Amino acid sequence: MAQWQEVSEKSKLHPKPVGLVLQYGTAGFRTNADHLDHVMFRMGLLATLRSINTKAIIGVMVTASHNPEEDNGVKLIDPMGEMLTPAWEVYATQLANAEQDHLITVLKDLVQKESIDLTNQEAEVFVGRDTRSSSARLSDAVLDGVTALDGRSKDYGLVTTPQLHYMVCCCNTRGGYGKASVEGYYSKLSQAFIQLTKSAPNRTDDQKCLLVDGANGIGALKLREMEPYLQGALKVSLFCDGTGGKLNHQCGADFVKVQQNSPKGIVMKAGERCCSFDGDADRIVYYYSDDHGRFHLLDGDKIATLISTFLKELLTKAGLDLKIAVVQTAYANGSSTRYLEDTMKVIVRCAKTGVKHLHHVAQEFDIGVYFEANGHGTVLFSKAAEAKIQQLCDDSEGERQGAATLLKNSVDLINQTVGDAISDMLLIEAILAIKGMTVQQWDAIYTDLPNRQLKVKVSDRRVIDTKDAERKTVSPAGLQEAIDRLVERHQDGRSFVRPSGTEDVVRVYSEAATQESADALGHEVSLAVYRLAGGVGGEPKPLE
Ligand code: 16G
Ligand code: MG
Repeated sequence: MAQWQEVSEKSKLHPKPVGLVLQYGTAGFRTNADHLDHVMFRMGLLATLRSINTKAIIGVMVTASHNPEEDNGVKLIDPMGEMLTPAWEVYATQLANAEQDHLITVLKDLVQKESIDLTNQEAEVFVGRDTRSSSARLSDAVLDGVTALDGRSKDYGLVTTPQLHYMVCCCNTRGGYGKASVEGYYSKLSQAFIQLTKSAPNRTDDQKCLLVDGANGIGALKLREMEPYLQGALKVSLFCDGTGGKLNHQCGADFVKVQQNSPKGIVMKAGERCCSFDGDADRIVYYYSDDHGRFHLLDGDKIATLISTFLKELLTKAGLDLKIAVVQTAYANGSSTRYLEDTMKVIVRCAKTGVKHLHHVAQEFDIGVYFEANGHGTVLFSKAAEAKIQQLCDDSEGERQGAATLLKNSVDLINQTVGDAISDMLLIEAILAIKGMTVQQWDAIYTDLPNRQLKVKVSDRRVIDTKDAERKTVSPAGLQEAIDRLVERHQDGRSFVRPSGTEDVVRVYSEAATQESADALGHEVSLAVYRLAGGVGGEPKPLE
């Protein structure tokens, strides 16, 4: 077939470094930008085949999220705006790693396995990119891949990852989810936000102020673009807006979460509400500094608690019997889980790390609030739940209708396709305004247990196998028993280990009643990993 010949020729313009092997990680490929040209071309091919296969538009986002500016990566988006289905992650890895003379065989295999009919089939791929200097040329490589298979493409240029997810969903629902343009996105979210905050008439100008760290990335750009649509309902002071500093460098959600400190260079007044986006604006964390200058982080767990509490109260007021659940990972602070289960009486589920896993579990409920502690999350509403909310808006009156309208506006404000820093930020701001809550009051809902995250280098992290949503290890032999014994010695102790999906390390998490105890437990468990799972380099040292 002539087409394969053409694909093969075009692929030579995007040569694969011989021997280079990359893995489709938790959320796509990610490595130094210099090694990704061939991967991008091939993901263009893959997205085109996926589009034919699903008879829908597929998205390709060029970004390495919270990673350094020098890196890049790619995330693929399935028809309803969700992440690429795991079965196709395998094809993605095979394609990315095929040597030039084997590429066509791999493609043909895929076509055969998925029974893809290449004749008279339309394909369309949406492409977007973040602000990295390498992103423009890499997204061109994606577009080349699409063209090589005669697919159509639409280049959205600079957009946040969640914006591209939104576009894909809008188009595949023929506008049902909204208008597939950045203006459509800004209008939909702004209108919902303005409607929601009308329920907080006593909101002062001070309460409208928010400091936003844009991680020197795409989120800053897009938030600035959106500001006019908000019509003054939120007064954003944007810093790390990309005009001076480097992407994700000493700023951004990941920096703040990991360092448990504010971005470098920002001046926060005591009690002032601040938030940080990550490099592609699909994560957010909040924080403030208290009267003694102490830093307080409000992470994904605190966000999930605030949102689920708000939604649950509205359901009660509206008299709607919908099943609401919060989905977390093993990293969720033990205090948050306890608060949600014991005080809020909501169902809590634990999923494996990685947004796709949480998303999947959240889909089992009428309303599924999912957040990773690192600040990636959103809320999913079942079709039936949305219909019931709409019906109540139309048919009821008084307090019930008021609550139903707030629910309806919340649905419109939330980007259900994926975690979205801008959408999450607006929802949080609206909730705080409606509840008349300060950031301190929000923080005081529960107190985090002190915790620690460490890394251990081992010769092969795959020797660690986990179960129970990564909360227990099944191999190597003896490791779980060792962890159990160590945990027992610490009050409120909890610890687990898992191989990272994005770095060549084993991650160790520990929490306990005091920071000293959490640190000691983390160190002891690191040593157990080092000894039982083939540690390399020097033994882990106790924390200073
Ligand atoms: C990816 C995931 C993130 C997860 C992280 C874990 C998405 C969009 N991103 O960044 O959710 O927390 O990986 O990294 O799914 P780790 O496996 O190295 O700990
Ligand atoms: Mg991200």
